[in-house]
Amino acid sequence: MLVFRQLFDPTSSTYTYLLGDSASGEAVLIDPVFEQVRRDAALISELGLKLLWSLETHVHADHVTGAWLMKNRLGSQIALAAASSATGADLLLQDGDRVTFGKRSLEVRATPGHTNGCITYVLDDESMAFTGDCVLIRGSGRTDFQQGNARELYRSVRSRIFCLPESCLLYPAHDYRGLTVTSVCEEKKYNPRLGGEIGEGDYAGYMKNLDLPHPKKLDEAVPANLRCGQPGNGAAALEDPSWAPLRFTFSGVWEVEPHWLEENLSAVRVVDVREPNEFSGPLGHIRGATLLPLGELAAKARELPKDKPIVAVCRAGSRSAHATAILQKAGFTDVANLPGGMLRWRGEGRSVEGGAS
Ligand SMILES: N[C@@H](CCC(=O)N[C@@H](CS)C(=O)NCC(=O)O)C(=O)O
Ligand SMILES: [Fe+2]
Repeated sequence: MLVFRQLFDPTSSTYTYLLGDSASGEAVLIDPVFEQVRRDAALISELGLKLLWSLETHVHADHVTGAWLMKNRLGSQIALAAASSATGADLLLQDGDRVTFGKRSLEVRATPGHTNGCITYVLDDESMAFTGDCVLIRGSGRTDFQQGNARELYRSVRSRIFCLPESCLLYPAHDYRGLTVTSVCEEKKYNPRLGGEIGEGDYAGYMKNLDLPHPKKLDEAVPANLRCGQPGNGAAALEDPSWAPLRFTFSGVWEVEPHWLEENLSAVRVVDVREPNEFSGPLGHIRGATLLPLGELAAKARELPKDKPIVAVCRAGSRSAHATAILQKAGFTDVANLPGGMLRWRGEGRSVEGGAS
């Protein structure tokens, strides 16, 4: 079975696509965004996948790729078009190449025009294609920088994308209105720049007069993406908290393992966000824990000293996950949740104060 996820970066309106083969667990990630690598790595781990490749559709002008950071964290390799002139890739792709993950694969089609190194990835059964900034939903990538060429883009679309099966779903690298997917059939009929009877000259005329402001991040993004997202001049690479071996979840919460907490109780402040009757009830509580019920946390958070990192605890780990968000909002940076809460803590036979034996 194919695992497929469409992920969104709201800052740059970029889509990142995760494709996996469930039998082997092998996966690829198309167009990761630097600032979202933590999130995407969490999803890959929670789905039990092994990331083989970060694949770029092109050298982006509006955001920095997460390819290098993913490689750094997960050991995945990086591939993009040879024509991109980028350095730091593990594989430079040519038209007709295939990228394999488990029993599935993506075919590489050169679709230049937005940039000269733009490629479209077509899934083995031609049910989906990832068009980057070549075809957008009822639009197209701009052609006014990075060796852009409107006539070339038109020919790419007509000869390499619109010839796919009508039902083939097209997934772009961006959408600025929140639209998520289109199809060959729809775009052939309704794309106002590229569809119907529109000719190459018509398209070139349209694009010449588009008059878009340059992407805000252009000057930072292009040089960084020509290095596959490796930070330049010793810039920090998205530092993780170092006070404990924390895990970040796809739901956006930092978690600390119960065994670490038990061994490091004196280094942190445990904040138990259950109700008083639960705190003194049969599950007991962790030694030294501060009782601060979730309903009072927002109002009383500032009374908590900031001298130690905080681990939030509740019965099963859900109220305390919310508590970490409340604490972060109140200005606490070193905060983590205890997953599974007191139920798991007791289930693992860890020591408590009070409670039934
Ligand atoms: N306002 C955006 C600009 C986005 C932009 O120019 N996007 C490029 C893709 S890299 C594009 O081709 N846009 C086509 C369009 O907006 O019609 C930013 O600052 O990042
Ligand atoms: Fe682009």
